[in-house]
Amino acid sequence: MFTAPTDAQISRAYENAKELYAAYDVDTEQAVKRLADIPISLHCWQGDDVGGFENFDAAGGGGIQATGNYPGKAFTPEQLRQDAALAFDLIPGRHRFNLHAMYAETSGAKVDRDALAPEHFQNWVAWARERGVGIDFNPTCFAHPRADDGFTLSHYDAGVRKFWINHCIVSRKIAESIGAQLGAPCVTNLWIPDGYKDAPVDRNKSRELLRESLDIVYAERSDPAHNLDAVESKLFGIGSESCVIGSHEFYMGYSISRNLLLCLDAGHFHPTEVISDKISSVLLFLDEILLHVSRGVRWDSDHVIVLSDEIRAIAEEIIRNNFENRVHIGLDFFDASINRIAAWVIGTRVMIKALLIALLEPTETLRQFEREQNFTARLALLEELKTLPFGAVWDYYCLQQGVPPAGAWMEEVAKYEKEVLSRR
Ligand code: RNT
Ligand code: ZN
Repeated sequence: MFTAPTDAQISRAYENAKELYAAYDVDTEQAVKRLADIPISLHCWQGDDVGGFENFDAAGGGGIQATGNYPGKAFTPEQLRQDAALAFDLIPGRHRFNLHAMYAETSGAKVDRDALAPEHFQNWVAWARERGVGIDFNPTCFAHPRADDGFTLSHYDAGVRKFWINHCIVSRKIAESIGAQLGAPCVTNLWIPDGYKDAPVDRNKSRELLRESLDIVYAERSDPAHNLDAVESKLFGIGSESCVIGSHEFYMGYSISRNLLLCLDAGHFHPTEVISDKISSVLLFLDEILLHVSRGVRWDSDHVIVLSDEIRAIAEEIIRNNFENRVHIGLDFFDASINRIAAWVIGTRVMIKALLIALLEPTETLRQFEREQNFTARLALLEELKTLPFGAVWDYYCLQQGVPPAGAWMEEVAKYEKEVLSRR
C-alpha cells in the first residue's frame, strides 16, 4: 500500500528534478540546505487530545475540544514521549516540542498551577536534550476549576485574576529555566479563553483588566536567550462567540507596545481571512512572531493541516522574505479521530513540504515580472511551477535526513499501532 521508491529510484528522480529546476535558475541543493535549518514546533497536545496529566475536576475545556475517540492516545508522560519520539523519527530535520503547563510531572503530588516549578518539567528537559530537540512552552489557562466560568486574567474577581497571573509568572520562570538548560530560547505562548457567549455591555472594562493583568505577568523581562514571550489572539470560541477579550486588535496593540511576540493562529480569524497575508504587515512593527499553523473547516476546528493553498502561502511569505529567523513556526491542530502519531507526522511533513516548495521557487524572476506589471507572465509561471517535480526533491531530502521517504513512514506507524497503541 505505502510503497517507497528505492534509493536508486530516488537518486535518479532527484538528478532529473535538479536539472529541471536548474532551468529555472533554482538550486535544489541550496533549497534543501536551507530547509534543514528551519525548525517546526510540534505541539504535544496532539498526542493526548489536549488532556494533560493533572487530575483537576474542571467542567469545561475552555472551548478547546478534540473530537473523536481513536484508540491509543497517550495516558502518561512516558507514553507521550514514546509516541512523540516515533513522530520525530519520521519527520526530516531537527525540530522542537511544544509543552503546556498541564503536562507537568509532579510525582503524584497535587501541585496547583500557581505552584508549578522547573522541577516538574525536568523529565521533559532530559528527554529533549537526549533527542536534540528544543522545547517551547504555554501556561494552561483552561481545563481547571478556576477557569470553569470561562474567565481568567480578565476575571472581575481579583483573587481569580491573581491566581492566573501567578500561573503565568511561574510558567515564564519554567520556560526560562528550560531555555537556559537547553541553550536555546523557549517560546512561551499565552492564550486565554476569556470571552462572552452573549453580547457584553462592558467590553472595555474586561480588556482593561486583561491589560492590567498582563502588565503584571510581563513586568519582569526575560533574557531573550532563554525565553521569548508571545500572546495569541482569537476572534471567537465555543462559549465566547460574541466577544473575545484578547482579540486581534487587543494583542496587536499589546505586543507592539510591550515588545512581545504576536501569535497568529490560522483558525483565529474570520473564515475568509488568512494569516499568510498578515505576516508581512505585523513584521513591519514587531521583531518576531509565532504562528499556530492549523486548518479550520468551516470554523476554528483545528483539523490536521494538508498541503493547501494557505499553508503554501504561509511558507511562501516566510521564504520569499527571508523571515525564517523572525517567524517561529508552531503547529496547533488536534484530531482524535485518527492515529495521533500519524496526525503529527502528516501535519509536520506538510509544513516542511510547503517550505520546500517555496524554496524551489524562482522568486526573483517572479518579482521582476511583478515590478514590470507583467501579471500575465507572473500567473503563467506560478502555474507552470506547480507541476515541477518537487516530490523528487522531497524524497531526496527525506533520504538525506535518514527518515522514510514517500509514504513509507506509514508502515512504521501501523506497526507501532499494532504493537503498542492497541494494547493501551
Ligand atoms: C486555542 C488556541 C491555543 C490552544 C493551545 C492548546 O484556541 O489556539 O493555542 O489550541 O494552546
Ligand atoms: Zn493556537
